[in-house]
Amino acid sequence: MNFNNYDLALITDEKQRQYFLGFHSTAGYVMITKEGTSFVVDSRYISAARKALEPKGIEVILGADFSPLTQKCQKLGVKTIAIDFTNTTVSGLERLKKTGYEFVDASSEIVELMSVKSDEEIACLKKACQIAEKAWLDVIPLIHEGMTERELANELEYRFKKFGASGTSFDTIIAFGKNAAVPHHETGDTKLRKNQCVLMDFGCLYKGYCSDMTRTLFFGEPNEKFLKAYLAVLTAHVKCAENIVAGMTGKEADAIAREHLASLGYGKFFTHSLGHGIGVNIHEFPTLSPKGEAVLKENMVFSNEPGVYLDGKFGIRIEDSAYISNGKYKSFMKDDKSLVVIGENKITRKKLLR
Ligand SMILES: [Mn+2]
Repeated sequence: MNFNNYDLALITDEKQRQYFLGFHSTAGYVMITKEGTSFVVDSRYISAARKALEPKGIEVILGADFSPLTQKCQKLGVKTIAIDFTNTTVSGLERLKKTGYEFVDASSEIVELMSVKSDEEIACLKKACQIAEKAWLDVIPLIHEGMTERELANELEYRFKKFGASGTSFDTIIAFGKNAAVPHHETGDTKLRKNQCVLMDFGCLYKGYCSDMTRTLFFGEPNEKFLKAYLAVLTAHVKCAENIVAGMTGKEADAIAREHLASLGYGKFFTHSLGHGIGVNIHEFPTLSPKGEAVLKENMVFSNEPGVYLDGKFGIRIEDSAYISNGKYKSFMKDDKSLVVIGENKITRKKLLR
């Protein structure tokens, strides 16, 4: 791995270190030069790092300050160090400047590089999605009247680890009824009542890689207004799945859902972007929004998450994590997104699409 434009790229961000090393630590930094990759880390991680990284040809150096960095620069005659300005704090930059070197921004190269996944990364992302989906299916029968949003989140998160994940990829969003009209509602103590929707937005981490999935279920008997809106969001989601291809910009992908929902009268109720890149970070490059100029490429991973939010009533979002495979959209999820209706004594799947 090297950045052709730079003599030395310095990676300090935790998620980016994980990406470049395939090794997780809460400390240390990575140096990428034309000679190869080096990881500087303190005594807490040194033996684990040596064991994991040296067989892959990554040099592991014991250190807790920037002296290994300055030594490397002197040895290689490096004058300028590339860093990610968007992930550097003011105090971090002050400390770096004391080394006496010049710093340039490599943030766009880094995010672009990270956006196209290797086959190993795709496998981890797929596994993270499979675990999340399995946990979701497993908790559906537990949904009952009087249960709180937090209780449902807890049931889901417990299963992530039970099924092999290391944790959540972001704070689980569970929203009942009108709470679901707030796209990023903060999961709380609201109790589930009859005839409310249940919006669940969740994901887990597998080997450092994130999954992201949203389903909106119905507890009780859905009315016409809800069914109509659900079908609109579902058809927007499916249209995106069928029409997103490599070579399209994020903006064009977003427009598929946006125009479809507008044609059905829900334009102003789709208040966020269609999707975002997913990797070691839950939100990364590229963005699928009206501002998304980046082109979708093979092995880019992103979410497809149209939504409709009716203030004071309900909210609906249907989200899969997906990627571009052989030029086409491919979902990591198996679920067909038919509406889950939780009734008195039975759970049914309402097929709204023919
Ligand atoms: Mn998402």
